[in-house]
Amino acid sequence: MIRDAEMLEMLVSSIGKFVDEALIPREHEVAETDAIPADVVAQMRDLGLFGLTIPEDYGGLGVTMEEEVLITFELGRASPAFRSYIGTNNGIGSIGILLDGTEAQKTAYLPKLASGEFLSAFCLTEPDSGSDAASLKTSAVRDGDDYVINGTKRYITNAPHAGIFSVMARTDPAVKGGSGISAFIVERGTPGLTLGKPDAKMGQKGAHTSDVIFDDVRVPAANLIGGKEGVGFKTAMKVLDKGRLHIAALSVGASERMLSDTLRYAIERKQFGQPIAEFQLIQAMLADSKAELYAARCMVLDAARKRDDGANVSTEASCAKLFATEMCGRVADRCVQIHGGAGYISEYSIERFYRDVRLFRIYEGTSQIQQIIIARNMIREARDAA
Ligand code: COS
Repeated sequence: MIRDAEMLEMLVSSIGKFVDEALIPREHEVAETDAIPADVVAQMRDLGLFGLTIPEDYGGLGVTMEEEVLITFELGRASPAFRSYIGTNNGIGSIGILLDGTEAQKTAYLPKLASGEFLSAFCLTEPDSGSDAASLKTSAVRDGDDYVINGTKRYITNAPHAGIFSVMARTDPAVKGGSGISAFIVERGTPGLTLGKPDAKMGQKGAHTSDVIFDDVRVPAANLIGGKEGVGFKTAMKVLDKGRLHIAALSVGASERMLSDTLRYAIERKQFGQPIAEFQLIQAMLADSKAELYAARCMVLDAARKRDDGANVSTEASCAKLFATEMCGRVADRCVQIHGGAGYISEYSIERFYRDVRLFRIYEGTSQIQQIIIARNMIREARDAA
């Protein structure tokens, strides 16, 4: 749903300009220094990028899902590390509070996330629970007006920068599955909360993940998201439905970038006396990439519109994430191939993108988890209809 086409056009084009003029020229520096420069963070704040999806009542821009994916197509054209820095405040770090939080929780935290005063992080994954998220072991035990949290969360995006953590923990040890899990907001600086050292990753330099360790961390009961025990896993799943659509849109943006850089290269690069773009084997790779990219873009927009209409888009979000991230991987691979030896050299952005986009097929649910969700939903719907 697009609320005001003219306003959106202005927003998308100003973000597109920011991507071209402020982000893409700084990519190499981000990769070298493994940090987003402070002046870029300040510009992101000024543009309102930390609060894109947070409703206007809480200080954000309140974009719809369709608007969000159109903006993400633009942001995706720059190194994924930039998007990652604002990604948790607009997505997995805030959406649980927005969807299921109490009014007091929304008022206390969303305006600070929208302004970029601090970042947020989503703590689901653990050393022994990745794809099998419902088996998580981190515990939260009620003690008077508090809960006491113990456990370790792993690969937590933006943990080193986060002011608050949305933490999924088991409040009912007798229940092994999702219904024993609750969600909490934990503030940085709470005694007993420490971070592991930043993970050394394959790519996405400038985006940071680490362990988050809870050692008798005492959290007020008022920080139980929604004030209700046992629904934290469902909150996490709803957060991921939206997050997966966002990652699909990001994959479209990154693919657009890789393909346009590669097309330019293929037109300029000459072999056998002519631009390599004239060779049909190169053209096949360009054309397949273009067609798949167009398909992914259409899927993402369709799923986003359905979500704006109030539909349950669990299946569509997983279809979009599965297809768009796998497409992005194929496009990255073909683009390296078209670059030939240059594609393996870090001077060209494709070498970095090839490593950066590999994560898209893994985080917020692997491709295999998306397949399982899609098939399970199909089977459930068929049984319900019978
Ligand atoms: N929206 C709302 N509720 C949902 C839901 C969704 N999208 N998906 C599942 N639920 C509910 C189910 O309805 C079920 O509720 P009931 O107990 O009332 O029936 C409950 O949650 C448990 O669901 P399910 O039985 O499907 O749980 P499973 O343990 O089988 O796990 C998968 C489901 C595999 C889909 C889940 O663990 C998952 O998404 N894993 C990947 C985790 C992931 O993406 N990690 C990335 C790290 S975060 S960046």
